[in-house]
Amino acid sequence: MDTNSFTDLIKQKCLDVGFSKSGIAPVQYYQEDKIHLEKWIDNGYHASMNWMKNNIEKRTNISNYYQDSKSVISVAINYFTGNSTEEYTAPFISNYALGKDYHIIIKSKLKILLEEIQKIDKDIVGYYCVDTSPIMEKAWAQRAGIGWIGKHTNLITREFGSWVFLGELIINKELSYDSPFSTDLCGTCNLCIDECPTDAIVEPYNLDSNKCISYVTIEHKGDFEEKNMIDLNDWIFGCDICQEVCPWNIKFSEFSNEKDFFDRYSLKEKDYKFWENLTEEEFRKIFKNSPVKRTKYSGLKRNISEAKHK
Ligand code: B12
Ligand code: SF4
Ligand code: SF4
Repeated sequence: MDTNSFTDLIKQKCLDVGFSKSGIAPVQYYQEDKIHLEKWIDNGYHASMNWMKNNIEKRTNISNYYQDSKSVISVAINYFTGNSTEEYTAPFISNYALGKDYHIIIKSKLKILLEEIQKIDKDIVGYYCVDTSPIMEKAWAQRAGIGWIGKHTNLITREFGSWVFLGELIINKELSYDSPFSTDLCGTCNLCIDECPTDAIVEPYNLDSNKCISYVTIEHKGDFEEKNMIDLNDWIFGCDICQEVCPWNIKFSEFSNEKDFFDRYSLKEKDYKFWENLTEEEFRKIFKNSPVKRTKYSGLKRNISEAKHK
């Protein structure tokens, strides 16, 4: 099969397994990734996420992660299930964490995709990545033509706004490549920066995790220290404000086709009383296979007691 036909077939398979969009970029070294990441870390914007600085050489050069890599098949999947702050009362859980863990969903789709590709060319070796692999997923999605990185630092698509998770299949074969998404469609808008309640977007395209509610409620481990004492604005896990105010989301978001992303336990409807009384057993049941497991019971309880808007 020629390269163009093979590439078309891969893209069709991406849709068949349930991804909303895909694009393909050639493996190359991009110096700007390293410059941006090192600057971000030098500024301390990674907060306590030391895993972000432990493997900079891999994270900023995909060939150091997978030596024989030739192509990055970048995929996006729409996970929008409704805005939290508009439709419900506090406290809030991010839209991304209401259903089944996206790592599980995307990995299983990428596994099927790789198997399908290997049926056509058995010599293909592929690595699939979702979130935890040391690669800069937003930059690769932009290079694969999926969308642009907005001022809030999330990747935005024309079709679904920024409510997309990203994933990649990195393979050892050259394909036909998409053009990078080179237009920045944020224009003069600054809404995400203006509306972020903790001023975490310190300049366009640059986020200080120390100030970000998402970081503090998900990634910070242990009790809050003085420096973590930001107003959580009623968020008990994650934060969606910079995305909810974005005109691209207001205009283009549509409900996900993936039923597993939806709110299985009507979590959006629960009030503070429910969360304050949550037992460890209930936590284990409700958040089995959920991203919320990451905070553990103690972390969620900590967030609940800190979240009430002061
Ligand atoms: C660390 C991390 C976080 C950290 C830091 C976020 C950040 N902005 O870096 C915290 C815990 C705060 C976080 C929060 C969230 N995250 Co997160 N996170 C990651 C992770 C693991 C790495 C991101 C990274 O490399 N950051 C370091 C910075 C330097 O890299 P970067 O932002 O990609 O930088 C590029 C550009 O922004 C640009 N750039 C950087 N600095 C500058 C400066 C200037 C001046 C310019 C012009 C450009 C520029 O250059 C870089 C590329 O060359 C990725 C998964 C992955 N492996 O990529 C998920 C990921 C980014 N997270 C994701 C999600 C869903 C979220 C949340 C929305 C969850 C939530 N609702 O609570 C929030 C969003 C908060 C926000 N406004 O960004 C998704 C985003 C999907 C999308 N559409 O973009 C990802 C891709 C996971 C996935 N597989 O889907 N996250
Ligand atoms: S996720 Fe929330 S706290 Fe973090 S930058 Fe966006 S609006 Fe600000
Ligand atoms: S709110 Fe405005 S500036 Fe922020 S990402 Fe969306 S379009 Fe860009």
